Amino acid sequence: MKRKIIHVDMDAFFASIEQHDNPEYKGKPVIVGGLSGRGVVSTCSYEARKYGIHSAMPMYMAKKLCPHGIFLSVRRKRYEEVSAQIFDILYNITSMVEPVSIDEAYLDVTDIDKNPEIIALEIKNKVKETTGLTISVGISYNKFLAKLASDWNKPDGLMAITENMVPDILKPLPVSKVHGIGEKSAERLKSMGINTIEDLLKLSQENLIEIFGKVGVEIYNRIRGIDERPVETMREIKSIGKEKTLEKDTKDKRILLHYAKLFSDIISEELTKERFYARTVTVKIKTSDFAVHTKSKTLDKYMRLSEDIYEVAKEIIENWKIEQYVRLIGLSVSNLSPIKYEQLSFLDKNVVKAIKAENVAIEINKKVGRKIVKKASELLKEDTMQRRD
Ligand code: TTP
Ligand code: MG
Repeated sequence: MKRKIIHVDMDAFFASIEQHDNPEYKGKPVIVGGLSGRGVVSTCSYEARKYGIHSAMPMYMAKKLCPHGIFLSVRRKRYEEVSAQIFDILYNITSMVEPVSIDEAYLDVTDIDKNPEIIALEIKNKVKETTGLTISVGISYNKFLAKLASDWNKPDGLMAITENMVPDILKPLPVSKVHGIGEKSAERLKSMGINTIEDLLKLSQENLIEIFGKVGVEIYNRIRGIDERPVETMREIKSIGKEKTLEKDTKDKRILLHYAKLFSDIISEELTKERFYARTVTVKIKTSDFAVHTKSKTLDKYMRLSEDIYEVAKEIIENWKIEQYVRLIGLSVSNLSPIKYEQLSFLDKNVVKAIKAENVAIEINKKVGRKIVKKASELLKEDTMQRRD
C-alpha cells in the first residue's frame, strides 16, 4: 500500500514571528540574523526576499540590497517556544513525526483513517489559530515528493503530489530540487548541459552512478518518484558510552582519568558519526565490593568534542571521594539531540512525547554493529544486575 506522507514547513519562520509579535512590521521587509559586522542573515520575510536577500547571506550585503529594511537580531528562546507549540499540534495528530529542524517535520499518516488533505487543513488551521502564523504543507506518498509539495506554493501553501502526476510534474524542475543534488553538483550538471529533471531522466542509472557515486541510484529512483526512506520518529533518549573492567583494582585517579580521556575520544567519534550532541556526562564506577556508583553532570550547552566531554568527566572524577578500590570505570553521555541551526532545546520536549507514544526505535546499534549505544532503560537494568552480582 502507498504511504501517506505529510511534510510541513513554517513560512519565513523567524521573520514571521517577529512580524506577528510586532504588528507594525507586517508587510515590511524584515531581516533576522547576526547584526554584528560579520553576521549573516538567518532568514527574512517574503517582502525582503524580493530584494534578493536570503538565508546565509552576509548581513552587510542585505543592508546594501535593502537599506530601509527592518534588521533584527535572533530571539532564539521565543522561536523555540513557538516551535514547541507547532510540534505539540503535530504530536497530537500522530506520534509518527520526524522533526527535521526548528520549523520543519515529516508525518507518516498512513494509518490515520482520514483524507490527508483534511489532516493538512487541520494542521494549517490549528497552527494559525495557536501561533498566528502560516505553515506550508505538502502531501505525497514519499518524503521527497512531500517536501517538494510543501515548497510548491509557499507561503501558506497546500499541495498534494499524486502518483499519476509523476514524472510529468517533476520534468520542468531544476535539478537542484532533487534531494541529494547540492549546489556544486548542480553546477557540474549545468556544465554538461543538464539543467532540468527532464534532462536527468534521460540518463541511465550507470550514468548517474558515474556522476554521483553511490547516491546516483537514489537520484535515479527519486526522479521517478521512488523514495523508500521511512519517517523516522525521535529516537528514544539514550546514551552513548564505554566502560572497562580494570586489570587491577585501583584507587589511583590518574588511571581513571586516563580511561576517561580514552572514552571521551571514542564517544566523541560516535557522536560525530551519529550526528548527535550531548548535554549530560555520567561517570560510572564499580568498586571492589561490586557496588555501582554513578555521578552525572548536565550542562546548558550541547557538546560533541572529546575535550569538552573529558573536561566534565575530569571534574566529576577529581571531586569524587572514592573510598574503595575501583574495579570498573565507565563514561557515557546522554540527553542527546540531533542538531540543526544550533537550536535544539525544542526537540527535548518532543523526545519525551515520542517516548510516551512508544513508537521509538533505536537503529544505531544495528548500524554501528557494536553494543555501545544503550537505551536508558537498558542501562538501568544493567546497573541493577551489576548491583546484584
Ligand atoms: P527555513 O525553513 O529554511 O526558512 P524559513 O522558514 O525562514 O523560510 P521558508 O518560508 O522558505 O521556509 O528555516 C527555518 C528557520 O531556520 C529560519 O526562519 C531561520 C533558521 N535558519 C537559519 O538560522 N539559518 C539558515 O541558514 C537557514 C536556512 C534557516
Ligand atoms: Mg521554513
